[in-house]
Amino acid sequence: MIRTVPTQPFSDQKPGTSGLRKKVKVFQQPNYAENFIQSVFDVVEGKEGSTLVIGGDGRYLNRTVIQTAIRMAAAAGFARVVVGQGGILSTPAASHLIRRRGALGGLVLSASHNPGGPDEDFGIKYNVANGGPAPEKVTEAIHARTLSITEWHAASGPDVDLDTLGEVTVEGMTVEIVDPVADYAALMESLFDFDAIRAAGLTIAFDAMSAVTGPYATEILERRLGFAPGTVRNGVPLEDFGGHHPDPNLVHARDLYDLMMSADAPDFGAASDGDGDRNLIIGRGRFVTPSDSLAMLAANAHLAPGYAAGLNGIARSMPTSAAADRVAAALGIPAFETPTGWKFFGNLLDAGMATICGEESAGTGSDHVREKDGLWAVLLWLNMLAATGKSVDEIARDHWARFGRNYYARHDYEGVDSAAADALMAALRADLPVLPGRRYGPLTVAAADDFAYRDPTDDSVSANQGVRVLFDGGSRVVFRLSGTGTSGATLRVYLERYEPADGYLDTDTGTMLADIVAAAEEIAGIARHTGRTRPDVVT
Ligand code: VG1
Ligand code: CO
Repeated sequence: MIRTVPTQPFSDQKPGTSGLRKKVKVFQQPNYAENFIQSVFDVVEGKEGSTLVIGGDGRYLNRTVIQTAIRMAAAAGFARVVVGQGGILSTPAASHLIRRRGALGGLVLSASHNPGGPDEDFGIKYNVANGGPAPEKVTEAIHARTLSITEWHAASGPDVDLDTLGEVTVEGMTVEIVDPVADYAALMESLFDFDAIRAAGLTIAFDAMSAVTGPYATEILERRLGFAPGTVRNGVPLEDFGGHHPDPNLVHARDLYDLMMSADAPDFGAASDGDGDRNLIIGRGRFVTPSDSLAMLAANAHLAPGYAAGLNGIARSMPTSAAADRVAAALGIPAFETPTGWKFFGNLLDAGMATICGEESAGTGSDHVREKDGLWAVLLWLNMLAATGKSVDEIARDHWARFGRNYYARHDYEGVDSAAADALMAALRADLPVLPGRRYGPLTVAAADDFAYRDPTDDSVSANQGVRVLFDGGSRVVFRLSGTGTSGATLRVYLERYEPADGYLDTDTGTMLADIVAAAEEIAGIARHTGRTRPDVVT
């Protein structure tokens, strides 16, 4: 039986950088998740006879919302839903499954790097048929629908057993519970030289941060590649990620960092985030910034079988350092600069214009799926180490010696009063016309703007994507507000300084960026607007 339940709109269901993210308590309000899911189904065309993929990162509320989504999909007319066993699907695995099954789309239940548990965060994201996050025109239509919704529909009946592989039927719709790892692991094996990685005799540590990559990493790294048992740390997904932020950066993956800087360090260390789409790369004694990792992966990708034919182009989000652009120039291929968020890469990947994409927030990926992919980056690094016989440190030094180095850091000011953050950005935007030519210590502003992107495949324009202040000589500071937080505002300040190949290539990042940090404060008045004199997180 299909139930129709009257409801009223919620005013706060606008998807952000990556789906709708709210506190669990917000999602637990009656009708809240149902309204959003119904709005997705109301907007998406072609449901009759189609397949929908459903899975999440295993955080608190995951199973509850999956049961809701299954019942509502049955009422919406889908012929089949494919659900990861236990409700688990990493974001890249969900993307692959959508593509492999020719699904109409998928619901990815995750708040990614945000913490989980009854008092923390949950999220719902809709991905389209190419496997990627819904583009802005779709998320805008979904948001519009959430403001006018009057009812939702769902099959009634008992919960589906999410833990038993196989098929059951709900109101005529087939529910297929699948192994969440198998297809994804096979895809990885098709892209990388597993024999060479096995033969290289490397030692590695992988921190799954008690999040979704645990089962994937255990299967791929320990079972298929034969790394020692225990290589995967924190490998069991927990509903609250053990109380930690599953954010693979130098603050939240501190244990891994300390290990990699110690005398006991293995050759290679890596971590992933809540939903498995981010990666942190640390060699023995050498942290690689995500922006550098993108550039180094792009420069060496041809060493892996899946990329032996070369790359069509490289795309990066605007705040990501320009290191990848230099690789693109050397390879004679185009470089693209998009707004923050993976949804902007989808069209470039679909059009075959870009092969590798990346963001400074520890996301890298390629045209093998339409999401960023944490384990993919780990495996490409391992393939590079195996093929070259070099260490991470050697690869990094060789890279800088050839291309120069983009020193880089991101300063996050979290939980800032929203009005204060908005005022800071408004003042910055108002100052844009007068900034060029101004001097801040040794730096002179060459140009300043509010980044706008025109998608070359469909000419759609996304404006107001962050304030850029470019200095003479290739240094830069970028200011933008986060679109993934769930309380107050987070100000992100991205700092970059280019040092040419004959310059200081192995100096302390903080020292190299000090002038730009001082200029950023002077330009934006961070302390004056927010009362903060130092960032909460430096990555
Ligand atoms: C952040 C990152 C962005 C990333 C997004 C989703 O967004 O900056 O690069 O795509 O998170 O990543 P924001 O708006 O907070 O800066 V994930 O791994 O949380 O899905
Ligand atoms: Co993520």
